[in-house]
Amino acid sequence: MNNKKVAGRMYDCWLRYELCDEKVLDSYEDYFKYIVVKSNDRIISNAVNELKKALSNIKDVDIEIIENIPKSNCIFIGTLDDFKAEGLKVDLERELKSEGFALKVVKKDNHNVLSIIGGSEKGVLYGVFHLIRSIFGGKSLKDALCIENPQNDFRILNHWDNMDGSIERGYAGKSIFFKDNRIVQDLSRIKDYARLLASIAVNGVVINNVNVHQQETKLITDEFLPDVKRIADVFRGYGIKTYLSINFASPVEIGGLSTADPLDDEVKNWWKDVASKIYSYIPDFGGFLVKADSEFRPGPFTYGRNHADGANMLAEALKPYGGIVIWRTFVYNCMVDWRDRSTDRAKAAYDNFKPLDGKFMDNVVLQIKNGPMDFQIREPITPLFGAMEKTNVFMEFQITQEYTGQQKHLCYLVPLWKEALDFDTFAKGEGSFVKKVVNGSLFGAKYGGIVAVANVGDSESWTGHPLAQSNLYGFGRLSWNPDLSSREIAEEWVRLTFGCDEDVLKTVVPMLLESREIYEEYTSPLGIGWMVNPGHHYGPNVDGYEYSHWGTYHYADFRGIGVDRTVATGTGYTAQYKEPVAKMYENIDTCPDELLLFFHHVPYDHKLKSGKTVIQHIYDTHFEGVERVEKMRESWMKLNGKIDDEIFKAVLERLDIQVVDAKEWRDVVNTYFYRKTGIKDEYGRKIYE
Ligand code: GCV
Repeated sequence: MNNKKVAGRMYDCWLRYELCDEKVLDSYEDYFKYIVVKSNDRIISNAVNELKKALSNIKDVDIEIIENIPKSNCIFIGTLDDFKAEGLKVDLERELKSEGFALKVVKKDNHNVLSIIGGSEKGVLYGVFHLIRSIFGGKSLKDALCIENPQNDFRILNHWDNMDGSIERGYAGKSIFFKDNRIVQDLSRIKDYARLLASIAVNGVVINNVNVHQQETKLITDEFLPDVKRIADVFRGYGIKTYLSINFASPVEIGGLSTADPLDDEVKNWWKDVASKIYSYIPDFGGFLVKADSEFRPGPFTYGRNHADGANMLAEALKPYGGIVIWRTFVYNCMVDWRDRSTDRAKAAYDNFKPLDGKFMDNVVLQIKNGPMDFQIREPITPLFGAMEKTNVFMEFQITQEYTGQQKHLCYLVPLWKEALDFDTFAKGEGSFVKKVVNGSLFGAKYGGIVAVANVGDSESWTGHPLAQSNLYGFGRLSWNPDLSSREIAEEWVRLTFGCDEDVLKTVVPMLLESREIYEEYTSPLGIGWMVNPGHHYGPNVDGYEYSHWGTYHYADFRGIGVDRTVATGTGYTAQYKEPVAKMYENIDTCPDELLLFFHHVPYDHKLKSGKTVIQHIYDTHFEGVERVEKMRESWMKLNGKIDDEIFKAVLERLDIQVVDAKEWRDVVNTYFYRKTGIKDEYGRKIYE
């Protein structure tokens, strides 16, 4: 199905444009005759077309696009400058950021002008999508009126797509960008993707995998830049900048140089030439994303240089054009001897990057994964967020469900992301939330933002599991405004995707909201993580990573389980947090239950704050997790006939898999711990001998 446009509801996602509540029209209808637009800017034209497309789905609405304000009510679409040029008055200069927008009703003569005013063309685009979201999500005009600015300037998606069309950790088909080692010819699907992303205000896309292999290394050459440019041209029309992941060893691999040493003049000049070439094709190119010295990828360590040397060399090349270097902090020793108890992978990012704080150029941003390990269903927030006071940082989330059910299991990730963003680092006293670190406000950083690894492919629903669309939607909405609640986002998404049927809302929203907790219950307990099959990361395997070189252990024996990361007796990781957080994790009595095994090694009869022993908690959550999946399936069955059949079936198919696989997880994990401990389940439920 690669790159073919597929009609249908799954494909349309939340842009179905089916009116969910007729009554809501009463407050808007007066304006649905004319759209006034002065500008012929491409982004604004795309916005206007989108609004026209949406409104044309409403019965009896026939809207005309005109250039001048008529003698009747109308919709006006434009930037603040366009607006003022019409002699319309509104006091927004100080309130509106460049990508922000206002939706206001303004008087002109005796008429009302419903005005979408953007701080820039992108702001206009986001304002139009806000109006569409309001109309089709069942909000009255009064409730839709607003002034909004993004809380994060950068809202970027990373794609782990390879040029052969495969996607690393992709669970929704093949790449929409690449096929057979080339960039796809037909860009219509990419255009629809751009529309989806613009509707949730995503403003950057990295099109290729951070693991840059031989073919992708050439994306920065004349061979492929004309094609990258074609993609960038499409995205630009929707306010999205294009970025590329680069191979740090490119000067050697494709440049004919004998070194990629970042302090070597020839290397520096080579990258400067590359930058100049890229910008000659793509004048608004976003910049480079770099995975260096991580999981066998090349980097500055080879030359005895550090990450600041590497990042700054690239930053210097991009600086004249306004590009940025996004340098990942996912750097750790992946060749650990499991016998060695002194190395703690969780400490690696902080140990590598904290000493470099203040040494990066101002167009370098460090991209930090939310947890110190790797996108587990439960991890603490990485302490690095509280530590980089003089460096730009982005948050990196993972939408693609590598460790969270691989888009076979339902796992709405917004609650997990919110926990991360709402975490208090105490870096500048109470209230030093991660969301303030990543938007740049806490430490006064130049750039801030939220990035996520996308979950899309060429499957008809884009995301494989149709309900996983909520995660893509949620990422966009949350990175625009981290103060939205998980419920608000879920409700919005359900209304736009399925309509306003109360039964659907009352079924799907709770399913989404409890899905993360349920997945956690039947997989790995109390923050320990990693009990999966190595390599592909699906299915239970308690010792799967126990004797590996990846630094991912639980240390379960017949007496107890967990990693002692305390300063007193363990790896000392807790010291990377600021007080009082460090003390909270260090002390077993104040460490939250859900992270107990991440920070402490405890006997199986250790009593949790819940009053249960660790072993009983493991049994209970694994039984309960499966029961809750079965209940989710039952709830879904009640929607038969109430939602689009194709979606109903596609979800049901996956819920069936989830029921079977959750049982496997339950039985393997429970049996493992029963055999290790010999301790029986208090309730005598079936555990295999
Ligand atoms: C793109 C994990 C994943 C890898 C991924 C890596 C990363 O290790 O399993 O597939 O590589 O994270 O984030 O770089």
